[in-house]
Amino acid sequence: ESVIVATGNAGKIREIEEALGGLNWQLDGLGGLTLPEETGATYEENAALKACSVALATGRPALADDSGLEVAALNGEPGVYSARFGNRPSDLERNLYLLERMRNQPDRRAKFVSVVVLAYPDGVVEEYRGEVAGVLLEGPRGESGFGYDPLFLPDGHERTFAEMTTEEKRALSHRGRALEALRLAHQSGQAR
Ligand code: ITT
Repeated sequence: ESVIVATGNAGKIREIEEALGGLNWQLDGLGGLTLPEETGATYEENAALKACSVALATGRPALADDSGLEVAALNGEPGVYSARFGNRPSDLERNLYLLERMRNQPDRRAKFVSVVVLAYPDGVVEEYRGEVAGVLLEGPRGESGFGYDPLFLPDGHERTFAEMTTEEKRALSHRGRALEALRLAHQSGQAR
């Protein structure tokens, strides 16, 4: 079974390849394909937009992740807009912006959400969701992972996602949970 991994985010690609390694699927990249604009209001809509457009364009099953960080004190921001928070162009600048928005804020609660969609060229769609709760630190810790990982301490743990190995992060994370559900649904057979 060959599946296109429909993301331009290198951190996601690494995590998806590790999580689905046991399935014996051949995971291919986007090649030159570009993803559609994320015009949806929800992770589900955006993940389906990405996966379906790639499945249609390639005639192959395609897997997309749409994810984000929801901060309680910011009323759930940045949420589906996490990749463009504050119009800042890089992970580093978005982290600095988030720290600034959270300055002197005692309520540090946040959660990550991931929705993974596997879409087939005939229009059939599977959807998996994962979440993880935690708190935001007042400064970055760790070099691994990507995005907001250096600021996020999952509940019940003492290291940020950026201080964990990809394996440790996968066992706890929003994306790890969504992908584990997909893996379990497919482990005994082919895609579908
Ligand atoms: P694709 O659409 O190409 O997959 P993207 O980075 O634009 O890549 P999203 O639209 O889903 O993906 O944006 C999600 C953003 O949320 C991502 O860029 C990070 O800033 C953040 N994020 C999601 N999962 C994360 C994780 O595991 N660790 C840290 N930050 C994460």
